[in-house]
Amino acid sequence: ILMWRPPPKQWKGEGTTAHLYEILLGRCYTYTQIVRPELGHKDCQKIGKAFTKAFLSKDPCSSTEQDYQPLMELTDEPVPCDKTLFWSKSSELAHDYTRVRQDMFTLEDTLLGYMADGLKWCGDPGSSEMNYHSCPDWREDCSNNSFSVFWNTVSKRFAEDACGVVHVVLNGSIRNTFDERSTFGRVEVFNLRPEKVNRLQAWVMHDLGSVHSDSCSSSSVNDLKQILKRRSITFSCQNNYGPIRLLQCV
Ligand code: 2NF
Repeated sequence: ILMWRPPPKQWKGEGTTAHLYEILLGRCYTYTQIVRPELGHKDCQKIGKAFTKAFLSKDPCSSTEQDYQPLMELTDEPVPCDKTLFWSKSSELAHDYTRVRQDMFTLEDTLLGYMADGLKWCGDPGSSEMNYHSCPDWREDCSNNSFSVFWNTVSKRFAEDACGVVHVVLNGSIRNTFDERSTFGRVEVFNLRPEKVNRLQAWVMHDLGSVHSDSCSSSSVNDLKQILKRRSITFSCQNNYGPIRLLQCV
């Protein structure tokens, strides 16, 4: 007998990336075997299963950090002190920079960030399948969706693990150079550990040919400075940091 099932709910966001599981597995093997073989053995089969288990058969609007804990425990990968690079509204430039500076790491240069970057996923409580039709949009449907909660959780750990001088690439060509609602502004800044982070170094980059030249003294960057001051973390800021500026020219 075929049981009638309600159709999967129609959300406002894009559905799960086609072949999500295979992509996650492939990226896990690529990262552990080719990108960073020095990391030692990681069980990609187990990691892939823990990833999908975190959200399958669950309400995609009630995702929690706990859902992702088993996955987090399988993918522990601290970054060396002084080598963490955060970014906000500057994804491409930050990643161009770590491609040149192979000793520095954005979240997407660590295993979990590498596996998940650019993908979309969600499940459905009435089914053990992924929902390939639609997933909750974080602005229009719900903020605690499986996708956003994942990024909040991994971003939080990435910031908690950071030590020494930590860096951030910010976009000086938009009004909210520092955006308090972004992952960097909401999650990462508040999860830096003052007892092991000596300083946050911001690099505020302007688009080539843009007229603005001093965003370090803008009010949004000053907000960031004040938040860090309250958290006893030293802040320094440089406009158009040379080594990144060069990358904007190619
Ligand atoms: O997709 C990623 N690789 C990703 C997503 C979210 C956060 C990476 N992160 C980590 C990185 F490590 C960076 O240090 O956080 C930092 C960047 O996040 P941000 O929010 O500060 O920077 P944006 O340029 O504003 O956003 C990055 C992407 O995430 C989306 C946003 O639309 C953009 O595509 N995003 C931001 N917040 C949410 C949210 N709550 C979100 N998507 C879903 N839910």
